[in-house]
Amino acid sequence: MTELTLAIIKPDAVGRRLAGRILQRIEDGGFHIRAMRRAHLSRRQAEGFYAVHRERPFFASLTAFMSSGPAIILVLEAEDAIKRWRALMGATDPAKAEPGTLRREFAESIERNATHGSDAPDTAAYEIGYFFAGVELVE
Ligand code: IDP
Ligand code: MG
Repeated sequence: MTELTLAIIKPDAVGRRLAGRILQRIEDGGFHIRAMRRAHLSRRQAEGFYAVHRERPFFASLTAFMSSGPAIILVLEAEDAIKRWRALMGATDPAKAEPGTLRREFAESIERNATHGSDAPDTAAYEIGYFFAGVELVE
């Protein structure tokens, strides 16, 4: 069974013109790009996306960063896409990410860490629905 996950090339990576290289790694990794949009999120849109983190100390800084410039938002499809995309991204903190992962290679810091990926089927469903209408994902 293939699975869908929500991926974001975050504003730090888009701003440093790393989107093309990250998209190449996505395709080389065997993911199908099922939907893709460039969007400069408002602060409130970023807050809605990261609502599960609203009590965390970094919430204000994270949502300011995520609304600081355009991002590229994607729906990826693959077998086991959620786990496999998180493996390709690497750990949240680039200092702890495995060599060869996107965050190890491209992240600037634990906050400005280049990419986002859903962490479970329920969060993937919420995150995909936050940005894309179901009709956009019908083949
Ligand atoms: P994840 O993106 O690897 O799933 P989460 O814990 O869900 O990591 O955190 C969401 C995002 O919040 C991270 O990708 C990163 O941008 C930011 N973040 C996480 N932990 C910290 C922190 O300790 N300081 C600053 N920003 C953080
Ligand atoms: Mg997360």
